[in-house]
Amino acid sequence: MGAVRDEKPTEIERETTIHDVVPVPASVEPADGVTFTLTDKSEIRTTAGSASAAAEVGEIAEYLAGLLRPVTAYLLPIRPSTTGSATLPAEGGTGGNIALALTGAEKDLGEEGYVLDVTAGAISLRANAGAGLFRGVQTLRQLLPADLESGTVQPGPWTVPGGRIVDQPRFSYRGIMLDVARHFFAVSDVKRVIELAALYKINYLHLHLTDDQGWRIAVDAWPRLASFGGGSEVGGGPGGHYTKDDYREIVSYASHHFMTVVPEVDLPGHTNAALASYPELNCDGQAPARYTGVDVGFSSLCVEKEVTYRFLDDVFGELAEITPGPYLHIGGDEAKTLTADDYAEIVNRAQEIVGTHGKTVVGWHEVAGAKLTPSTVVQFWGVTPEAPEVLAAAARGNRIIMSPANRAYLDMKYDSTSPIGLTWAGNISVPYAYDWDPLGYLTGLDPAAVLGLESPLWTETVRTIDDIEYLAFPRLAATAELAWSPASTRDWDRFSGRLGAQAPRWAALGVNFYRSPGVPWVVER
Ligand code: IFG
Repeated sequence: MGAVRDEKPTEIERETTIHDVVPVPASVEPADGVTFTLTDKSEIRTTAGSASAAAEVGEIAEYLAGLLRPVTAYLLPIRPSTTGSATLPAEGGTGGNIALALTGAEKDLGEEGYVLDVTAGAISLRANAGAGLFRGVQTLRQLLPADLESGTVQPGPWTVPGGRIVDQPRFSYRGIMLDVARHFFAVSDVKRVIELAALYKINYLHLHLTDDQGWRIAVDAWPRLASFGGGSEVGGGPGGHYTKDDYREIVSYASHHFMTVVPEVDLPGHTNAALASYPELNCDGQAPARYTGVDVGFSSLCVEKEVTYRFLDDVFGELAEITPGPYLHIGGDEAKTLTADDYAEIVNRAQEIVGTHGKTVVGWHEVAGAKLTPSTVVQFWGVTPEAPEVLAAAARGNRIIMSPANRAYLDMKYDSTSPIGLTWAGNISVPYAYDWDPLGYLTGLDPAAVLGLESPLWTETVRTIDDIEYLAFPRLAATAELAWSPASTRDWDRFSGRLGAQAPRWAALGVNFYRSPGVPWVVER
């Protein structure tokens, strides 16, 4: 059971500082008394070592300008620097310029690391790749006044506390999963999730596209999957589905936020929507009715029919074509009607099929009961520290994504006051969502096997974007910090202070967050 804190939400009046960034950066050196102020003369200067880098840094500059221009009403021209030198044109400047550079950053910062220098006269942000610049812009975003997020012209002043931040992620896989099958969510809702998750340096969006209650992605070779199988959802609503162009729009929006989409077609269980759409997919040739309840484990594809594997080949082939990311998720959870042998057979063949389409498999940890392809990633969703099958997979070289349901499942209630959410894995308070370590959760798991962590948001009880935001914030910020920041920074008191400083930002963004008790929520003067 999560630690339930019943004290009233606390509020605190204070200025936010360089120490309020979430996830906490690896290194923060404040320059006391130094403040940068953006002015209407400020420019965004870009430096790149090559033409392709110039395009990438230009895209980030446009993104940053898009954040700043609407609320400052400053022109903020973007000036590509032709020198290409490591010395940034903004440095030493006094006009309040911001320099973005894909040159001069230490190589050991990797693709997502960055160095942010803020002096009285200039801001310089440098990285080795666009992803690093983008992550650095999220940090800069949090160092600017929360009014930045209001979307309308604000008086300012647009100050940034002086100092140096050198930062890079602890884990390379930092994900959120959105279940769009139990309840369908429009492209605009998915984009909102992407935008909010990007603020906390999340870099993977796992979309749970198919389940018993709905099939959400068009497949040309099997059109009834979406047209019929997409027409239901929990509670009997109309459901819906993404056309391939809708999916391409989501993928493109995610990639502009340096986020990779991981699509999931859950098998062999959680397949009632597909079985209801095509009688031939059922062992007895009879299509069940569409399902709008919340039971799990009752459905399965037909292991002994060859049509099943033609179906999977068509589905994964078409999905791979529109998925630039490396992963296809095959689900694998709760196939309660199958024998272990039948389960292993269909999972083995599904792995082979995904491999023929050039993608790497991710599966819920039950897939460890099959013969795993070495590259297959096992996603742990248990609630106990003992998982011998996961340790065995890790020992064979399979990588692990940590999603323990009693720590990372965003669809669990916070506490008894939560109007939505499930409780099967226990209530998850904000402190409980934060106070664990992805490497220490499973007894005996080799730390080198852990790719990262992901927060699943299942939507049996979740119908609107407001519901999503209520369950995800603040707990996604907690998981995002566990995924990005050094283990040495884990300290609830310090984190809860940083978390409290997000409140003015979430208010300006209109985020429907839960003012969890035990967090000193900042009220700005
Ligand atoms: N377990 C099921 C999900 C969903 C979840 C709700 C997994 C991998 C419970 N499988 O989590 O489909 O019903 O919390």
